[in-house]
Amino acid sequence: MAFINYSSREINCKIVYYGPGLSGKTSNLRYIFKRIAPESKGKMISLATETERTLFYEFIPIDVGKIQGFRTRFHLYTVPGQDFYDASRRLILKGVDGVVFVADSQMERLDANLSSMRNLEHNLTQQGDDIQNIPLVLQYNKRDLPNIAPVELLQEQLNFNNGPCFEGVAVEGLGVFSTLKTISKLVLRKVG
Ligand SMILES: Nc1nc2c(ncn2[C@@H]2O[C@H](COP(=O)(O)OP(=O)(O)O)[C@@H](O)[C@H]2O)c(=O)[nH]1
Ligand SMILES: [Mg+2]
Repeated sequence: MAFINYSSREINCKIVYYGPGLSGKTSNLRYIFKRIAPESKGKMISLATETERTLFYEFIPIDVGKIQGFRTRFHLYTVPGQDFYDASRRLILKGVDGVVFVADSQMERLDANLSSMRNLEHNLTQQGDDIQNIPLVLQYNKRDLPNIAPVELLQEQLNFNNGPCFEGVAVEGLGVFSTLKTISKLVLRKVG
């Protein structure tokens, strides 16, 4: 749950970008980082493995100003998508306030999306959270590519809660801020 510090009057919220490998999680964060005013953001941190092709996670803190007198920050994280890194994903999910699930719209990634969504559900359950209750926004990314599944199919497979969803082309910034704004609102609604 969000970390609220009453003595320093700060609220810290953790938002995790989840999804299969190469779905566009890092692209979302890069775009956000590029577009946010320097005074509102901290450093973008990337923690790489020794092979350095695979990132454990990326992280950006964003200062969203004062909300009811509390300085409020969002901490955005990505997870590594490959099966192999489940321990890292579990670590990153600890204390999560909201999840953005970035799905890859390409037909050949339908299974990968589904298994990543199941993995998310499983890992949330393991830590005592519930995917039905946690703020969750879906982003159907890579809508610019030719071999993509219709949104209705993605909805049917992934959006079992009928939550908010957006189409995205993360490399061009399409859908990136609508996704972020929506998850932020959902998270703050829970906090306040
Ligand atoms: N065509 C297209 N490529 C994308 C899009 N989003 C990400 N990519 C590309 O997909 C690859 C993986 O993206 P990345 O953000 O690193 O995925 P991650 O593994 O989820 O962090 C990169 O080559 C990106 O440039 C998109 O919307 N359209
Ligand atoms: Mg990445």
